Amino acid sequence: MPTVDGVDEDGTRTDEGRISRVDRGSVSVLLPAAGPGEEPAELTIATGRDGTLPAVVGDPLHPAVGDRVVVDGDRTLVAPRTSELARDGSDRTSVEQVIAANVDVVVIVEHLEPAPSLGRLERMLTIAWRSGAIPLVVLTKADLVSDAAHWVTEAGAVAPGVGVVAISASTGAGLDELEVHLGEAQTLVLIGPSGAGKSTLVNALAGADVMVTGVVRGDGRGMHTTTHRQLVPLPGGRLLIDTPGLRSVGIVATEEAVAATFEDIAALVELCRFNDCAHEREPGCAVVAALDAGELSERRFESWRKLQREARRQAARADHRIAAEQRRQVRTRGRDAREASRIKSRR
Ligand SMILES: Nc1nc2c(ncn2[C@@H]2O[C@H](COP(=O)(O)OP(=O)(O)OP(=O)(O)O)[C@@H](O)[C@H]2O)c(=O)[nH]1
Ligand SMILES: [Mg+2]
Ligand SMILES: [Zn+2]
Repeated sequence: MPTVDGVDEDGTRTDEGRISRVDRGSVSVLLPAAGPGEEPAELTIATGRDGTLPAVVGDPLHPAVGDRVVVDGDRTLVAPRTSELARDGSDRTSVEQVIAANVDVVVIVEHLEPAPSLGRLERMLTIAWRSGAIPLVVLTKADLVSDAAHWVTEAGAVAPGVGVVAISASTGAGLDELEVHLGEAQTLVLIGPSGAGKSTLVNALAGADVMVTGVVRGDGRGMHTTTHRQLVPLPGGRLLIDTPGLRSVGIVATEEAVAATFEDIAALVELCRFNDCAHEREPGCAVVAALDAGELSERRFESWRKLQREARRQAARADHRIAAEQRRQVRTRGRDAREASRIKSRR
């Protein structure tokens, strides 16, 4: 079996790459440059009829941008993921949709003009915390506003423990600070609403026009909105995944991810007198006390409640799917057993 470090057990060389784009029927794989001064190579590999690729371990899976693959002769195997940024599939029956795999930092991009949406930030933070990667908030178009510092504070308050940077791709302001926040991170994904300036930021970081960016039309919508997820190599070896704007963030959440996003409220809950406090009218409720004292905004409280409900609903839905699968297996096993005894009795 090929190993992910690029050498087969029998000593033959295999190539390790990253999936840079997923299309119907095929994926593109970016292979690192063979040596200094050489260009990275890009391969196109066909997926199975069901859109899957075989995995190094376990069942075949639906490849996502950022997946690590081992190209071994005519076989391409997907390596286990270290992180997975996912959102809820658009239709109710579909399972979660993986936006990007194996990322170190989820860059949450939100425009300063028009004014940022704190609620959207909270939703994006929740899917980021759930991914296993570290979130970072980038507020764009700082050149268009005079109150960028105010919004950095506001965003910081809804993103406890998360870095917040205001930038302008037009003037280059904030890009050095962004670099500091990125630290050692090797793979980044940009998420955020359409027109926030994700592709413009990719180009600024790449130092070249690698992505086509939006020309804002009269109706305020971009003409060149990004339509597919794309992994782009940056000078210096980092990899950046650009994504189409999220119209709504159907969250894939766990209660842990919601608690990480609302760390301030989670800390208050610990102080409530009763373990099963509903934070309504119970005596000794620290959450209500913070609301009354104006230390916690009604908006954030409602947002927390809503995301918690969504996370619970989702957990129940997942349980439902597991239960349905178990029932199906029991039925199949019962049928197999009946079939086996019929065969036996016929003998
Ligand atoms: N003034 C100013 N305009 C910016 C900045 N960043 C992006 N823009 C403009 O905002 C518009 C949208 O930028 P894009 O980079 O295409 O936005 P996007 O987030 O990639 O949008 P989607 O691909 O639709 O998700 C373009 O017209 C950019 O020129 C900035 O820092 N300052
Ligand atoms: Mg774009
Ligand atoms: Zn309480």
